[in-house]
Amino acid sequence: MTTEQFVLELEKIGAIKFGSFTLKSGLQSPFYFDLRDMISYPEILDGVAELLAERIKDMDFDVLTGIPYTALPIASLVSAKLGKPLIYMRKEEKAYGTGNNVIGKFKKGDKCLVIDDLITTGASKIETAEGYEKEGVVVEDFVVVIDRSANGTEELAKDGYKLHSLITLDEIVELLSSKNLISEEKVKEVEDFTKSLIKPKIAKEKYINPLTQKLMDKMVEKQSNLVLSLDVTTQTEFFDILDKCGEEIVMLKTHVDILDDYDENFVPKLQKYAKQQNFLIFEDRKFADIGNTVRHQFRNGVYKINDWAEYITVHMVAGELILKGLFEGIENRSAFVLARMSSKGNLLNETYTRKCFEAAKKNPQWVAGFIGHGKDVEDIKRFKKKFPGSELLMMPGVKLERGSDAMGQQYITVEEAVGGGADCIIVGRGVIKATDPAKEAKIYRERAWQAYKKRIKK
Ligand code: 5BU
Repeated sequence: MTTEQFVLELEKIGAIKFGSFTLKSGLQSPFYFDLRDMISYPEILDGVAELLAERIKDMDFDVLTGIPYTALPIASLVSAKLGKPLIYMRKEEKAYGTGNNVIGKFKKGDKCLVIDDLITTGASKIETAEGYEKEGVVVEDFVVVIDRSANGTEELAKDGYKLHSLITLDEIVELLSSKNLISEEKVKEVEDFTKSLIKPKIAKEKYINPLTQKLMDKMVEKQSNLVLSLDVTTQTEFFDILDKCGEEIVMLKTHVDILDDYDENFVPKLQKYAKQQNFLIFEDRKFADIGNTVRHQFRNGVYKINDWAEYITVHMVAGELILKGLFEGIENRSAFVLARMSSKGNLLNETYTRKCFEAAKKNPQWVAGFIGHGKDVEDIKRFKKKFPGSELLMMPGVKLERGSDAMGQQYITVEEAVGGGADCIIVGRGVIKATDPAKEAKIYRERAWQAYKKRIKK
């Protein structure tokens, strides 16, 4: 089967349609491609597999994959034709950090060629590549049956991937028009539509959140990127440890609601320490409800967190308007959005993380940074590369040695965290449970600051 014959077959079985279609994004498109039903036509499926095999046979790869569902049966045929092993990624992605997302045999460092049916913007391809990279599989090339994108090649190239396609939208339009299968007006409509999809390039965000700046300034002033998580349950213990460690830290993280003896003296005393020892205050409240509720949780109630914590943590699970609920009408308060968590089996997956970035991009005035974690330096680097602006990466789950606790917390080392991209490390038990918290805080501070200086020098 030639590419031309293949396209004509697709048109015959209704996999290529011209008309007016509403896309997932709400846009009206003058054409629609849907290759899912190709599996009901074995000759067509075999034909396209043959064309793809021919196209990729001289490329350099160890394994190949198809993105489920549509491209997986195609890829398995190609795999058989070329004698190259197949792997695939579960569609229902396992939660971050749990592993075993790839089915099939592969070695770390194997190069995987990724087959897909279509490319529209390239976003999901990049997500797929990142999924594989997290499992130690290297992705460099994508081969799609139809390139229907306006600038997919450029989009993938930005992240270092190469796009190959069997056939492009333009070629399909040209072929069908030469066979009088579509009208001249339609051809024009398609052209106009694809042109309208190319977004003007926006200059890189210059905006820097004032509280991002404030924290960065404080880090430099204090020569520390250590955030102490003072997770104790009595005020005596709290201020006792603070006496010993306050000078070492850039910021203090509280869970005010775990204090058994919280009273009206707590906040004024904390503020006095913050002033004397020159640190910022961050309440790790992890707001997650609807806008109206979090507004009250932040501003009212016993703790009146807004009165004393400049930084708070926020989950994006309820949607980005939570930020409006929290911060609208008040100044000098900002969130660290939980883009990834350190706990084993947590449910924040890549898509969720990306949504957190999108929310932050839209609300830069309210987001100072992200809370995140990673399994190693490379993983953290990949994660941080996607930050939309100049947000800081705050990282809990850090100790001097790797490890875990009995309730799901996972620790990487100070050097891994900071080397990968953490701007601040958040340390709780590593310091507060040490026999000598003062000495331990010094060690964490020195190691984290060394690693930070080393990273930014590069
Ligand atoms: P640890 O004692 O160093 O394990 O304490 C870590 C702190 O950071 C603790 O207060 C957690 O509530 C907090 N934390 C975390 O460990 N992991 C996360 O993903 C987030 C917060 Br978000």
